[in-house]
Amino acid sequence: DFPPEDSGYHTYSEMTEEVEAAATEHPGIVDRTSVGRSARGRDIPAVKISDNAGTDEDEPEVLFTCNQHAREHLTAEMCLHILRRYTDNYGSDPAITDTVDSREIWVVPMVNPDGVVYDVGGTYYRGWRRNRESAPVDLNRNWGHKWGCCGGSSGSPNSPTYRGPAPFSAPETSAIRDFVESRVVDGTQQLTGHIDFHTFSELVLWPYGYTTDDTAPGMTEEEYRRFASIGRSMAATNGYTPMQSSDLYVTDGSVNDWMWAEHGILSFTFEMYPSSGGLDGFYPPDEVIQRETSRNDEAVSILLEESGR
Ligand code: 0X9
Ligand code: CA
Ligand code: CA
Ligand code: CA
Ligand code: ZN
Repeated sequence: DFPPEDSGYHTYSEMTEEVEAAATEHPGIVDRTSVGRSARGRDIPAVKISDNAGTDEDEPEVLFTCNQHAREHLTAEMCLHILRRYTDNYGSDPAITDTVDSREIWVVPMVNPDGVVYDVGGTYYRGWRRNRESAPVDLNRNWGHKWGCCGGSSGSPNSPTYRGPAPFSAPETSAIRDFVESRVVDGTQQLTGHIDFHTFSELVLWPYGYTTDDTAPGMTEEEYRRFASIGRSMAATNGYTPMQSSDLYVTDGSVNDWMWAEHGILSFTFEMYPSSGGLDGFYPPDEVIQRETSRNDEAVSILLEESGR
């Protein structure tokens, strides 16, 4: 577990409790579900936030995912912050109320629970990134669009960016894939926007990651300009640096490429606080949680707004 001085971070079981508490306290607008199970059999909770949360209504749907990478603990706090913001302020804040009434917001606070539990399971933080299969997989190299194409992942099981033996070989990525596919209703993908939260470097990143070209199959100039424009407007609110993800470095099999290429979902990666650092950059003190999660409030609002266009 987290050391006492970092007890503001949520363990896997505390995250689950918080999700359940939100569902109990806000029964009309919160529906607690699950996307499936991790390699070690842990439930991967998901929450839906909307008016009439128990009913699939005809409203733009948006997905927030956190903690694909185990040691990026600030991201689970980001997803829990989104959950609290759109539930606790419902009915009192008109903008929040309007968003909840006109969207279906899905939140998956811990995509990689096995990795998280392992990372905080010893005397010291382990600096762990991947899942906990016997040959651990970097989940953000395991997605099925252009998997392993371009030198942006490793085929070696001992590499931190091991892509796994096949696309979606990891139970965690295949669970999210199945969830996203389940949102295709009458042939139309209901999800229109997505942010996958990571740490760290304070960046807003858009696809593609597998190529440094702006345009590629599935990405027209106009679509690229929309990504860049929304990415820049979000970055203007949180002070992050906006760029195409491959301008940072090339990755293949990362989540944004698949979400956009296969489902047309406006899918961004946020790299949260701090802006630079070493391994310690993954372990900021819990005192920063409130500041660094609310820092993204306006950006999250922008994505939810854009998801209706
Ligand atoms: O490498 C990753 O998966 C992400 N960075 S992290 O330090 N959190 O591991 C960045 C993914 C964004 N995609 C590209 N940079 N192409
Ligand atoms: Ca502290
Ligand atoms: Ca609704
Ligand atoms: Ca719907
Ligand atoms: Zn990451």
